[in-house]
Amino acid sequence: MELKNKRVLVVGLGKSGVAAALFLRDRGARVTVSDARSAQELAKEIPALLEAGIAVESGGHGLLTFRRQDLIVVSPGVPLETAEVAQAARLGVPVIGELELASSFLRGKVVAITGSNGKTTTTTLLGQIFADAGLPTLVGGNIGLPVVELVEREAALATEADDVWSVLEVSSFQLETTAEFRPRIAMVLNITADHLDRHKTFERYAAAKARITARQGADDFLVLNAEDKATQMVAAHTGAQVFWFSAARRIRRGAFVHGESVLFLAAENGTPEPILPVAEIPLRGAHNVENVLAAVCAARLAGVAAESIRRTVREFHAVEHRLEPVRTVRGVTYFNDSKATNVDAAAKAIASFAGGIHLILGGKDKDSDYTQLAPLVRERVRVVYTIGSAAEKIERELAGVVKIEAAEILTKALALAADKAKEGEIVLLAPACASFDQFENYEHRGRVFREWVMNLKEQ
Ligand code: UMA
Repeated sequence: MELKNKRVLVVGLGKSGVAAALFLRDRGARVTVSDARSAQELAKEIPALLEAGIAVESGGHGLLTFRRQDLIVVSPGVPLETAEVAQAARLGVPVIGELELASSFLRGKVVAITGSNGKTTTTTLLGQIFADAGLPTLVGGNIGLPVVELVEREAALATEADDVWSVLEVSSFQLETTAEFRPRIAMVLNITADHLDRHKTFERYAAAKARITARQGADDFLVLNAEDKATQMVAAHTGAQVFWFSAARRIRRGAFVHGESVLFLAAENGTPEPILPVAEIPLRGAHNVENVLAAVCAARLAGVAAESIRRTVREFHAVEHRLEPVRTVRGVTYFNDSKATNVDAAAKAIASFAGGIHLILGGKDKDSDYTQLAPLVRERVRVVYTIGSAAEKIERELAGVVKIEAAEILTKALALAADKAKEGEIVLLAPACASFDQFENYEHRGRVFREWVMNLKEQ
């Protein structure tokens, strides 16, 4: 991608936008950034940008700013329907995201992992498997490190013998703005309702996810969940070699559970190769078996030896904010699953425990259907504590299913739960909602949970 002297507009000044703007500037582009937030709210970001010679538009997007560009790079959080973006696109200005921009500069191989849930765990695990196997590896993307930041690191890490592997977590928002993005290995873990406030329909959301394979060819691999209907459909849209994973049955080729073991089958008529006993997976929950299967499949496709995969999986611990056991106080164990930002993720968290759950639900609604939680909640949850702007909707949709306490804020929910929970029971933050109504992001919400629990007195 030639950027020298090109007029490029970056929309949104979060992590992704700031990194993209500086990256573009370093490559000789004439960069402007535009953000809906006021100059005051952007006081932390603006000085470094101005110093780098980047023009800043704050407090809203100007139509003219968008029109006179050669390229627009939108942040994942900026909908493509935003009037100024949509109009510039209509006038023929190319609109891409930071993933598309950065990946065109990556020279090594890319594994891209998407899915409604399990992305971060699978990305982290696969990155660790590669690194432990001695492959030069970088991890980034939606997980929190913009992909442009990997470009320079890649140059530093590359050796003559080995390509660098970039293991990228990619979201539907990032995939929506790709054009040529072509991962060597693409993975779709599952597709369940999420972000419907943004994508409007499930079909459009699934279509954004399917873009992960749009440019793949016969030398590439696509790894799909054989037990997930919407994910299966992605196979119809690929030019890549499809591999599957399943926790329920033997599949044509890929990774699966048979009896007590995880096996990998490289070819349809081949002999399955044992990777590790299921009992050695240290992560809680059936969904984590699927995450491990997905990582096993990709790692074998990348040539990592079974024994090496087994060693890494055995030692792997829960990623922060993903069903993370925080502490046991007075016989009650506190689990932080702040990353359970949609209904399906919350259901998976609840399903990971047999019962006695005190569940904290709520935050910013994403047009979700909480009635889907009813059967599991009825069976396993003792009390639901609601927080955030989605509270009323959740109370309405779960009325009569379970005892509900309106707590409004997280710390109050924790205090109520700590008071009610008996020895052997569990307090679980799996909110099924985004965090942006009361917190900066889900990490912030998880940290507030953890700090409160760490300060809880033993007596
Ligand atoms: N903004 C505008 N105009 C708009 C909308 C937003 O100017 O119309 C501005 C906001 O004022 C703000 C900036 O855009 O200043 C925020 O941009 P952003 O929401 O894209 O946030 P970033 O900090 O750049 O983080 C993004 C991803 N955020 C989202 O997808 C919402 C991060 O994923 C990602 O880690 C980061 O890039 C680096 O790649 C987070 C996320 O919530 C974890 N992802 C969703 C998820 O996992 O469910 C998809």
